[in-house]
Amino acid sequence: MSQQLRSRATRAVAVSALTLTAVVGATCPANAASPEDHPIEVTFNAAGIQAPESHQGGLVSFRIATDDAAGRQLQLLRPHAGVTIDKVLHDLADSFSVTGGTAAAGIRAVRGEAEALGGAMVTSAVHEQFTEEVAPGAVYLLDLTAFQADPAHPVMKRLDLVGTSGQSANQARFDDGMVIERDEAAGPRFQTEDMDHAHLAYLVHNESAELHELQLRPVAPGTTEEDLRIYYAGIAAGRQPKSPFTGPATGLGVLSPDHSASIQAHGLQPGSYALICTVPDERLGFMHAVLGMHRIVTLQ
Ligand SMILES: [Cu+2]
Repeated sequence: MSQQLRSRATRAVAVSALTLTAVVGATCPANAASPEDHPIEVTFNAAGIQAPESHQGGLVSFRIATDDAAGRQLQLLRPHAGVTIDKVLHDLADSFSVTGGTAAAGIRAVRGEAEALGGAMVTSAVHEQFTEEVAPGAVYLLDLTAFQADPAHPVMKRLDLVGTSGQSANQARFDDGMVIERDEAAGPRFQTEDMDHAHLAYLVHNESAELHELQLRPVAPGTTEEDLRIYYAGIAAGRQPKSPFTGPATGLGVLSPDHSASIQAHGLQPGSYALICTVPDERLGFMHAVLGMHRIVTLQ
């Protein structure tokens, strides 16, 4: 594993130790509580989204759940100042186009118009909790599954983050490993460190110039990177190759460049999984997985 990742891990440990000292020494017990203990509860299904209308900003934790056995995806978006959510949704709809140029232009526009603050892919068996710093202001919770099926009728809820807890990312629980979304000469890639247990928390950081998600899809034991490469080459060629996936995706939604979130799955079974990103590339409009953004991990 790279020196760069090692030094990040070492720094994270050092910062956590310092923060622990600060929290123990603090006089206000309310601030000492981890935001993971008081998450913003979001449930959603074909009938809509249930979520609070407001919550404290700063270091916030979201717990996302559904009773939809087929799985659903929720995305958090915050338009930049002067951009309407309708404009962002219009361009997001373009990003799902089967025409490469339209998809590429759509996703480029979305990256420039809004902050993508993650979200979650969940099933009736697996819910996800993710934690990140979000400054006060409005955030939109979008049912991305419903949106892909019918972009003309977005299912969405606005959440107002009011004030700030004063907590920083260093006060989140310790992460057990990391996933870095990064640009390499050959294309966008996942780099993992210590991602080996289904139930632990992982820090996901997007250090690439584009938007990325982290889908975790189960594959049959023995599935190789080469199997995935052949599968996605078939997709890119317009064929319908046999899917290597044995179940629906779970994982973390789309993050903007230079953003991080800590994610923990609940109910995920041990086994072999493919990390994949289906966000379209900004030049060609192919999903990043087609460009090689896939990685097999085995979780205990
Ligand atoms: Cu990607």
